[in-house]
Amino acid sequence: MRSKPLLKGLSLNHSQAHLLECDNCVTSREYRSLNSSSLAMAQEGTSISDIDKWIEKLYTCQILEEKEVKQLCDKAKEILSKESNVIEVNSPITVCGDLFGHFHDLLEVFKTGGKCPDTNYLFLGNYIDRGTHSVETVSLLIALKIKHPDRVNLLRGNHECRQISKVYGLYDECVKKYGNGNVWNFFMDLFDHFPLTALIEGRILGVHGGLSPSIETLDEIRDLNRVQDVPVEGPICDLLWSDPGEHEGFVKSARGAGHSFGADITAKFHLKNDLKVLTRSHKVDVDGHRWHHGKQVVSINSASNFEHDNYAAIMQLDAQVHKFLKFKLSAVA
Ligand SMILES: [Mn+2]
Repeated sequence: MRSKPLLKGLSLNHSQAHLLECDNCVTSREYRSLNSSSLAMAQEGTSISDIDKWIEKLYTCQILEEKEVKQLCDKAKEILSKESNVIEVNSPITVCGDLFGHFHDLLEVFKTGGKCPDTNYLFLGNYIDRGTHSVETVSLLIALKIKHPDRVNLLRGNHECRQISKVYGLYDECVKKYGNGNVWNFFMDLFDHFPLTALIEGRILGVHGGLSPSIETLDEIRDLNRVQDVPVEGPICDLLWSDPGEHEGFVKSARGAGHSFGADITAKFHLKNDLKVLTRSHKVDVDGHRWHHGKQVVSINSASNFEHDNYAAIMQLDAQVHKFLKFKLSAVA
């Protein structure tokens, strides 16, 4: 098991970390509106008395009723729409990659990484599609976000949009399990509010895909209007679709959306924004994680047996160390 300092040189104590967070509040329009009283009022707005019962049910891989999913999505929208495009999170935190509707891998994540809310989690998107339990997987994560908004952080992946999830699994699964597309629509409206990136202790940036030729600074990400379906090009598309490449500069991605970015681009972005590492998913590796660009970028996937009997991995980050934990379910769930 590898352990190596990721946040070396960063020695924030709790009060400094708090100050850092407050400084960033001032520079972020969205974050400024998130004060304790407005959040409390929002939570009072539509309190969900059944949330504990729903979470218990969802942990057993059962679906909620259609009207309950509507309530769940409305409530989550209240919370997520107040989050910045760059959510600020502290360590210790456990980072998870693509789940692709593998509900039993999500349970394995909690078994391996620690129960929610005992462990602080950052999920890098792609909760849905391909696997057979997209509804259960994303419903549980949304319910946990409502119950523990400060302990569960959910970013948007490239599958959390209409064009992709209509074709790659979620839409058909909703129709199969609910008899119509209503639940798919509730999820789509909610996904438009998911934040795009997360900044861990000011030094590690979490994103689903990667970098963009349209973005040089974190403030440029903060200024994006993210409440829309994932565009087919431009900065939001790139954040959700791009990949690290073995070339210099940016080239158009072979995926048909986003860009491939070279190690020189990563180094420049990290220097300009005082970052150490970009942590992303969007790529399956047989070991569950892979470093790129001389350990400036790390890809993590958390769905096992997805391609070539691959392992799933999660990354535990603490102030001075990172550790990868990997697992593989004995049979495809
Ligand atoms: Mn992806």
